[in-house]
Amino acid sequence: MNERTHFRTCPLCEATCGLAITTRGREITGIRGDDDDVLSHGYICPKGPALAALDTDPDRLRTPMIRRDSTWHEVSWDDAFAEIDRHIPRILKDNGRDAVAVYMGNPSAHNLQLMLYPRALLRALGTRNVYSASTVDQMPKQVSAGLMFGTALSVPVPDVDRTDYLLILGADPLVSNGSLMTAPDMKGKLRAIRERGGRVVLIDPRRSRTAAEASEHHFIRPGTDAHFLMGIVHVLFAENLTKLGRLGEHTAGVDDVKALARDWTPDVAARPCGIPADVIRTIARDLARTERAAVYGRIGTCTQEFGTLASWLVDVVNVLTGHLDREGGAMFTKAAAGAVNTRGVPGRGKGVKFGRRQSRVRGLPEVFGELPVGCLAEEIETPGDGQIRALITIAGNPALSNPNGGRLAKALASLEFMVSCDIYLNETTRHANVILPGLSPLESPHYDLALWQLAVRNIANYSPPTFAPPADRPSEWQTMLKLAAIVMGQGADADPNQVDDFVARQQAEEAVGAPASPIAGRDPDEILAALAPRRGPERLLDLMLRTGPYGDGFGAKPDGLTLAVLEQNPHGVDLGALTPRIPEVLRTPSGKIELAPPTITADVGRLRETLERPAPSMVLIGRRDLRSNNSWMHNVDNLVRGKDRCTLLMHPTDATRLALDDGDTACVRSRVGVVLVPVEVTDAIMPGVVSIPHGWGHDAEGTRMRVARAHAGVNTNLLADEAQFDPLSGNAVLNGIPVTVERAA
Ligand SMILES: Nc1nc2c(c(=O)[nH]1)N[C@H]1C(S)=C(S)[C@@H](COP(=O)(O)OP(=O)(O)OC[C@H]3O[C@@H](n4cnc5c(=O)[nH]c(N)nc54)[C@H](O)[C@@H]3O)O[C@H]1N2
Ligand SMILES: Nc1nc2c(c(=O)[nH]1)N[C@H]1C(S)=C(S)[C@@H](COP(=O)(O)OP(=O)(O)OC[C@H]3O[C@@H](n4cnc5c(=O)[nH]c(N)nc54)[C@H](O)[C@@H]3O)O[C@H]1N2
Ligand code: SF4
Ligand SMILES: [Mo]
Repeated sequence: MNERTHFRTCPLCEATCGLAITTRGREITGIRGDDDDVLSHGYICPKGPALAALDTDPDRLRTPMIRRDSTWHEVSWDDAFAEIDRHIPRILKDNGRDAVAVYMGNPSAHNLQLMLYPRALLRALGTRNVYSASTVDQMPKQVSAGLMFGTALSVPVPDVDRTDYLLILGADPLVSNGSLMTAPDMKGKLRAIRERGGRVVLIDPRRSRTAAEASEHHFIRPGTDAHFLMGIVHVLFAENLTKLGRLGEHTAGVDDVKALARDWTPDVAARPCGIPADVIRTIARDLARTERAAVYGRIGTCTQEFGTLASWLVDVVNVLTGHLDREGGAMFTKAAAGAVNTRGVPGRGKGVKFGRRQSRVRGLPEVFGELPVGCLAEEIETPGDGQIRALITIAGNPALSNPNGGRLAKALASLEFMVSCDIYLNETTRHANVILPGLSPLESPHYDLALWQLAVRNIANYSPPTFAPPADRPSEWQTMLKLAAIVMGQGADADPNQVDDFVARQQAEEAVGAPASPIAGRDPDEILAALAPRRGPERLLDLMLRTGPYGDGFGAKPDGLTLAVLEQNPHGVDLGALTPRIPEVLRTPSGKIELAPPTITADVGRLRETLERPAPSMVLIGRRDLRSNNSWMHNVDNLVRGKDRCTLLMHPTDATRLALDDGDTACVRSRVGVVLVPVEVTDAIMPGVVSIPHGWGHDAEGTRMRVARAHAGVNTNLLADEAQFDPLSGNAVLNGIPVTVERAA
């Protein structure tokens, strides 16, 4: 059999690297970087080639499963859907729509089908109980971006290829490969900044891998980035360093910000954050005086007590120093498909609104249509109207990824019915009654709808399935539509293709009905005919591309982008470097950048109250490892082999005080839980701070991940406290958790 080479985008992380996959029949003979990929130019990390092992992993589920008591039975797809049809409609009928909850996990943001089709299921369900990994992740940034610029994904990304000064807070892109910033090969990019005479400044309670590529690194006390950034804002005003330039006429609220920052002199800001006042001053001055500079914050600035304030202040500094929307600064991607900030009337919009409803038990506000995952357990446990009795998980492992994993696991076990759409029998899906397996990523088409809205270049790239999807198994878009049909009472025999035709028609009608759309006023039948014979995700993607900012507008711009064009360009299409987009990108009601949105500034008082608060004597933070991917690539031997990576990092002075040595077992305790974990003594972490990576703890009963079980580690989210959250976004606090540490008995 001949060897063939397929080019496709790696779906595992936000870097979206191009892979060159060689195959012989159904066998993978090699995976390397695609040198001609328009974005990654050959760069990959060790996880890309591990897709081969994921594809062949015998533990990866290929058949639906039904659990009877504690025994799993492989069943046909028909039987699996029939079982769901016996329970979900009944639960809805007896208890109302909110009785069925949905949890969407991280891989759904990397998966074309799961980006496009769960919407149909959610609409059919009409439940208020929608949860996702966003509230253990980037929700604070979406809230601040939404309020400042008008849409949730109008998140400025640092123009790393052209900047000369990059201030990074709470991100470790050399390990994570970047997040809310699609930029493969950050090591090369950071090095290039320094080689052209620029500076990279890193703010992190841990001297991370990224620190090795930075010009300088400063320890910060966890959770205090908002103080540090307020200090910078104060200096910018006090020393007349603000220069908005062309942004001036497009920005509202500058004086409000000035007034808010008045108290945060560098000396005042230095106390809580632990970064000396003169360093704060120098960074403010360097940022202001460097022509091309950008501030970038990620997980460490989001999953903390002041997540929204810190996320907001990152862009406040970008605006005040005149670096927003400028080459080498923090810029807006103009995505080829799917971006809300390329739809509607340019420069003005409805903006965003939160808190249209509250969670039932604790009264936490809804944000972008979802409730904080920290509420999930209590919404399952607490009786009354609207109690969650059934749960559908889609590509998520909340048992390991959400706060207070102990309580959540008990809650999951108490559900009346649970369906998991997943590829493993793991810590979460073991609680399900039915598991519906997705296909191998290599059997699915791919287009990174979400992540190319945040890329450091404008690109578009479609990957057809490397291997034909197996004929006897539905793709996940079909599974989603089947579930939608069951929820709508159409029964287990409903034809997902019919639902798909309905979905496509709806979207075509929406597109011709939108006044600012390039196909406004045209006949939806004509549009649907032009999309034929495509169906499923490819049909919807083609529609989005063709009505997008580079699209052919179904004939209006004959040279424009279509899915067919992408099919002819297997390494992707480069749509150019980022270009200034203000005011066109804005979708705020005022048509301006809202530098001081009242929702956000109302929270500054809470920050002020912590100015003199004594720091807890020990706090816990997380970290990532290059060969991990949250909780779910741990069943690949190549990635988990070697030294134990689930350890407690501890500074030597703390270790001495607590009489702990390298390799000893520590007992770490928080308000909600306790774990036993091996100690790794290192001066790469601040005194008073310890770190455990998340996504481990694979020793639960009843899972089927043999490799992961042999490298179990501990679940650090047994320690994360669901009572701690960022009030504006509902995001969980996963960094800066007060803990006590002692030698294990
Ligand atoms: N303490 C702490 N906790 C954290 C974090 C932290 O930094 N510290 N980080 C948080 C962040 S940023 C995130 S994004 C979350 C992630 O939280 P989750 O999304 O809940 O968890 P993952 O570990 O990504 O699990 C993904 C699940 O999807 C399944 N899966 C993989 N591919 C597919 C597919 O193609 N189809 C289907 N149906 N299923 C698939 C996997 O088997 C796995 O069960 O964790 C969060 N939790
Ligand atoms: N290899 C690998 N890559 C991944 C993932 C993975 O699990 N493994 N997960 C993917 C996902 S879902 C995401 S969201 C991204 C996340 O991407 P990143 O945000 O780059 O994630 P981390 O590597 O966790 O880096 C967060 C850093 O914040 C620091 N930190 C903790 N608390 C604070 C604080 O209060 N202030 C400051 N300034 N810093 C703090 C931590 O020490 C850590 O170095 O990574 C993605 N890429
Ligand atoms: S960096 Fe991310 S996208 Fe690139 S190969 Fe690794 S896992 Fe895949
Ligand atoms: Mo994430």
